[in-house]
Amino acid sequence: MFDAAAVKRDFPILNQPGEPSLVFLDSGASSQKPQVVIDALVNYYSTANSNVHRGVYKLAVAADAAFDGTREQVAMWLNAPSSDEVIFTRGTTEAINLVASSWGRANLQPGDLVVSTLMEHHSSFVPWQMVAEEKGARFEAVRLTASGELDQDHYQELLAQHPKVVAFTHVSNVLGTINPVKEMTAQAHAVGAIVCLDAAQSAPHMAIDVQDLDVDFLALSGHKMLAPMGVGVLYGKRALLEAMPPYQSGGSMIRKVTLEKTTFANLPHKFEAGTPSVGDVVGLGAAISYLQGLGFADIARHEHDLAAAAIGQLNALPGVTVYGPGADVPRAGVVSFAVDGVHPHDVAALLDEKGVAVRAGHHCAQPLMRELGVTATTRASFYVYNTIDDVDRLVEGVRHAQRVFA
Ligand code: C6P
Repeated sequence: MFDAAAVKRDFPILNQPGEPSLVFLDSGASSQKPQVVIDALVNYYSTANSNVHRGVYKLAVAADAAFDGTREQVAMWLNAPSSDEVIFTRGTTEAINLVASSWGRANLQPGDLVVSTLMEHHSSFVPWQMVAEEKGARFEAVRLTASGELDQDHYQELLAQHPKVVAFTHVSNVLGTINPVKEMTAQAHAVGAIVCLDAAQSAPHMAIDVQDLDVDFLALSGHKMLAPMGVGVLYGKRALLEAMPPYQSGGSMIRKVTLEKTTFANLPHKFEAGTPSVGDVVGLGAAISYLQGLGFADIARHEHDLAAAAIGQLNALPGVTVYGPGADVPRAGVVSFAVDGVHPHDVAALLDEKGVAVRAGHHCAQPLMRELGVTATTRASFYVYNTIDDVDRLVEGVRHAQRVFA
């Protein structure tokens, strides 16, 4: 049994005094932080703070060990063949921009095809759309089925046109759909395309094995997985990363600089220009350890159970529409819905009156909103600290919103 009530006790922000108690259902936007992560930050800044890869004094050596040690930890967590293939970024957005700018500019030609999907977050859509436009490449998006899954027939049609790159999300941040990454990647590779996976909504919630998935690039954000804001990861296959030009230039990423020419450092430093967010990287390490302690398989099961309960109870309310796949298939703990006659922002505001924090809006997925025929949805997203009581509070709050607007 996954003891979410015990997990919740590890998160100071969720245990503040006052009524109504906080039910946090917006972890899809950014998760809360457990005491161990807060302590890791305090400990780092209290004992080891220094810039990295520059100093020889004791603090600098301690900061180097903490920073590079976390890189090893991330590589092991993702099952990356080497920590050289782990690049620290500010988050998913920066990681995908790095790939689209560096790989995209170097490899796309006029007439090439870039394949995206209609369920992408703008972070995985716009960078590829922009580089395609810049290089004169075509940009197409896989359509969705009525149940909010990728239309695999349309995907096959697009693959038959031999794209150079397929860029898509592992888990939809609006629908909770889990895409069949391994199969889609093998099919993309069979036609010669590389795959750039957005793991912002999957890495926090399920086990990830980059060698098993065989994706070429994978991007994730620390702040969605209990770590501080300001740190993310790009995993990339060594051969691709080595062939790519730098994304940003400046300190730390050079081998030699002269008036005539600059040569660049080896991986991963070639892609880490400037001072990184060392304390946040250390916090990411603490977050990964905490999540591994809970167990990713149990986390995924727990969130599926919460989503199933929420979907069941919301569907039972007259006038409520739930988007995305049902709970009879593997799906993530993201539940978007509409309440007839109540604007999503009003639903969110009325839920907030009851202490329930959800997100309302287009969720940075406007092409998807258009597909759904709406401008916004209300979204509850579950994580390790949510309990079945939280689902009840959500549903009670939705009924309250319905009564207010009756
Ligand atoms: N989605 C949400 O509420 P950053 O901002 O770089 O950490 O993550 C961007 C991002 C990329 N891909 C997906 C699938 C995402 O869900 C997100 C962030 C948040 O859904 C904030 S808009």
